[in-house]
Amino acid sequence: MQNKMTATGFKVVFVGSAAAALASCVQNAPRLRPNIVYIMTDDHTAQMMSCYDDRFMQTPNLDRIAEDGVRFTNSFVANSLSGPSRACMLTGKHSCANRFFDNTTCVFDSTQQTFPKLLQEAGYQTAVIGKWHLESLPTGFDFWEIVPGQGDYYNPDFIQQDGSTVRRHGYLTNIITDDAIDWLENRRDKDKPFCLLVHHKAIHRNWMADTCDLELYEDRTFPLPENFYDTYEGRPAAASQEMSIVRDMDPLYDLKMFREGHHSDKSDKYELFVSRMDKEQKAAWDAFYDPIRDEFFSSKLSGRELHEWKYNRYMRDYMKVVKSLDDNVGRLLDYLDAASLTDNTLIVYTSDQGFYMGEHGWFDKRFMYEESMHTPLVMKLPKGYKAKGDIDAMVQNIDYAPTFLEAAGITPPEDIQGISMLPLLKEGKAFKGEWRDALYYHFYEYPAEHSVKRHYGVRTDEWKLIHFYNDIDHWELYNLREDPSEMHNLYGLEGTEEITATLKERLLALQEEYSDPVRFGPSHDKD
Ligand code: SGN
Ligand code: CA
Repeated sequence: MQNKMTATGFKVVFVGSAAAALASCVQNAPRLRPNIVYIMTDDHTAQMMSCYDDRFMQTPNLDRIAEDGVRFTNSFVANSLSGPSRACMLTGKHSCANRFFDNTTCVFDSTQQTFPKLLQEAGYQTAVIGKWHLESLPTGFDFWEIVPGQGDYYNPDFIQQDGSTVRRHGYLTNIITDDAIDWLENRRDKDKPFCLLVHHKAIHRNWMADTCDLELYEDRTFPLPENFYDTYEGRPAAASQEMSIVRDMDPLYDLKMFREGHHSDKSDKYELFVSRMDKEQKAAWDAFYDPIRDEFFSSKLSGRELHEWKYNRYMRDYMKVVKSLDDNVGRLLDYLDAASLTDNTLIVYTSDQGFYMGEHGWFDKRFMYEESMHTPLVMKLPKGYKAKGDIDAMVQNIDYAPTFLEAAGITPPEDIQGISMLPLLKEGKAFKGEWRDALYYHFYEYPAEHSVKRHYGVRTDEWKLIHFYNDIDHWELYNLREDPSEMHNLYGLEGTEEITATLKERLLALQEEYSDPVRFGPSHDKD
């Protein structure tokens, strides 16, 4: 690791002597290299993980990782969407450098450098199981099996290494966990350190719970979030999205209020999902949803009552899927304990991005606003690492690759843009080096589903500056301490000139640092 200075002189990375000391330490270290178990879910937001926020549900197994290890309080993604987020994580580079900009037009260049490839070259056994979502097939893994595209919750297909596709019986979160444990127990070379990526589809839309969890949380009701009826004043890009619970959430597809003869844009998709179920699964599904459907159709709710009903069904369905995920993470943690692997394994839990649980009236993600740019990140550390409790440094998913490499004793290649978190983990509170003071973000998938306009921006501890561009040219400025819900766009207001100028300079420096060709232009073609 090295100090990097941008053209404008801003200090981006400065870990100084701590890094040098650590590097020599790593070189002289005994060759007991830690294993890595990286668990990533899809769309799991920190509001729904009790060690971050216990207003809604308990996640005891995920919390266990944080309680025994560390909880990052300022963990963010670089582009809040599945494929791009995965590409950032694998390469340690922003979308502009790994060239996977969006889910809809990109194919991941699988010949490029990734951290699993570098680990594999250094003698690690590598595996990935679950959602991949990068269009090309995985490279750099001794073992892989992935679900096609978004995957199916029930009786899912898996693409296997020999190119064949097999259909498995059961609920996807359980199957991914079974296969992860099976690889650990029976398939890997036990003489080598390993890196296993467990990539769940849960908790992705349309939030289909396992049959054993359907009844959960039905006695709970939740008041609408304070800004549920946000009017998006001063925020035209926020106003033009299509991810509103009131307007865009489909009762039929999202909330399972399907009836023969009733159609919606997504009813075919819903029918396809349900048609995968076997008789028993379908019977349990209908036994649960039929009475809710009957009541829904007979009550003919409207206005605020309908909005509250939709929000509550959304919350409950989402929570059921999280519960199954939490149980399965518990199973994996128990296996690692029983196999005496915990002590020498770095266990990581995160999500490919955050999600809106009704804040601003929304579901989905994409925006640079906090709920979707933020992502949960907890880690249980190998023996000898000193960190414990909360780590408040601003980290981003491009930091995972260099962290894993450095943990394995490999110096991260120069072209990796993320910063290794290893000093934070190894030294804990004793870490006195400086850390980055700003994060860069860039979202590209527009025009596309949910209609979130292209934007990029910079986030510091206190401020966020966003520029929406392409078919709009609009800036937003937020003071995150005074307005954590980002309701008041301060851009252009008297008294903000200085901070705006500083942040614009910071933004330009980051775009230069990461070689992102955007220069505040009103339109930008990602190619
Ligand atoms: C699907 C969903 C969207 C979601 C994207 C991206 N629609 O297209 O709601 O935003 O995935 O999600 S659905 O009709 O298929 O449910 S991502 O997490 O994979 O990026
Ligand atoms: Ca996702």
